[in-house]
Amino acid sequence: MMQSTNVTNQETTNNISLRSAHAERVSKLSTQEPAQVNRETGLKIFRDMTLGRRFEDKCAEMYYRGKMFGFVHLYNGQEAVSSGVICAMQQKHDWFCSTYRDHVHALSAGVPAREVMSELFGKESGCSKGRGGSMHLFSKEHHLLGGYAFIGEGIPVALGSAFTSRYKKEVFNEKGSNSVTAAFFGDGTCNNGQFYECLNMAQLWKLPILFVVENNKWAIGMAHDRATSDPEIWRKANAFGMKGEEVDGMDVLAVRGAAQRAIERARAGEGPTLLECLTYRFRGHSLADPDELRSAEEKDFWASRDPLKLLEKNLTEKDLVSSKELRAIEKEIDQEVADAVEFAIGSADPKPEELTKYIWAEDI
Ligand SMILES: Cc1ncc(C[n+]2csc(CCOP(=O)(O)OP(=O)(O)O)c2C)c(N)n1
Ligand SMILES: [Mg+2]
Repeated sequence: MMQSTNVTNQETTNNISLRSAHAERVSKLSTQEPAQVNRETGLKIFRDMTLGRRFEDKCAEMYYRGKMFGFVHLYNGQEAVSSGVICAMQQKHDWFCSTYRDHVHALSAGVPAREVMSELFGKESGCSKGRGGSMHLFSKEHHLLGGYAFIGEGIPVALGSAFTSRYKKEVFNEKGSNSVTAAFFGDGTCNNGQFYECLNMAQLWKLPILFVVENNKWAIGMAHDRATSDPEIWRKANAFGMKGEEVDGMDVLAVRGAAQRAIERARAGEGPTLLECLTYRFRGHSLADPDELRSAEEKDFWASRDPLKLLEKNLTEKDLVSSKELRAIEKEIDQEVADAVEFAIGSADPKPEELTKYIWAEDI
């Protein structure tokens, strides 16, 4: 018995060295307090993550069939971050800011799949009227402050949004102004100056903002550990006297638990949080990336931690839902995604003579 335990430990150590420090950090995250969810919330989160996964799979299919153009960055594998944070916030009350990997944040924020798909097809019925495409999703109605092609560009926008909430409350005396903003961005982006400038201002002014780092270990082909002085991004909060937390970004309930604590602090006027979610993208950087740099062992390790499977295990073991119910949800979602594609294909292109429409606010 003793011997077999030793063998297992040795195997684990060897596997970890194959997979790098990123995997090792996840294996050491033992003191997290995951969110407790009831059946209704569990189903809501499963539905949200499934929509994210199936929507992106369909995007890949459409892209490779030549129906979608330009750069398309998919989110497969990272769904627990979007659903964990956004489902813990209030739709159309709180605010969200994304990157070029933005489709799933838009869906979690409530932008209809039809509008997101249409935008990817460049159609007038898209959430950015077909003028933005994959990297520039936007929805005033759903408080989505945009996807941004340049890394880090969304962070100061999110900071401005958080400042607005506080200003309305304290200067205009709007008591209900307690909205919180979540800014999502990657590990590579944390080596960019805007990140540090915004952490400083957010903490100085105690702004209601969550800086959500989606640390997927890679910035295109640059491994995180090779690009930054301290790979533990959450610790950088310390330099500003800010609260920082690291969390297993493949476990949606762990992310939700950390997000809830951060949101509560932000609403109570206690300021920002830097939340580092350790995650992994299952596909290449974009659909144009042959994804040849990452090892098969590394990909296999993270595939075995698929966030959807982890959630299913969690919910079924607690007898909150049955696998049969979850399969039925997947079917419904497939229908929703198929409908979104049909809607997008059937929608009109923007008119060439209206190319510059929506540049000025009066057109919106
Ligand atoms: C200001 C700026 N510099 C460089 C780039 C080129 N670029 C595109 S994606 C990327 C990597 C970003 O990696 P990360 O922040 O980890 O996000 P991920 O793609 O992993 O989600 C870079 C450097 C850019 N888009 N914007
Ligand atoms: Mg990255």
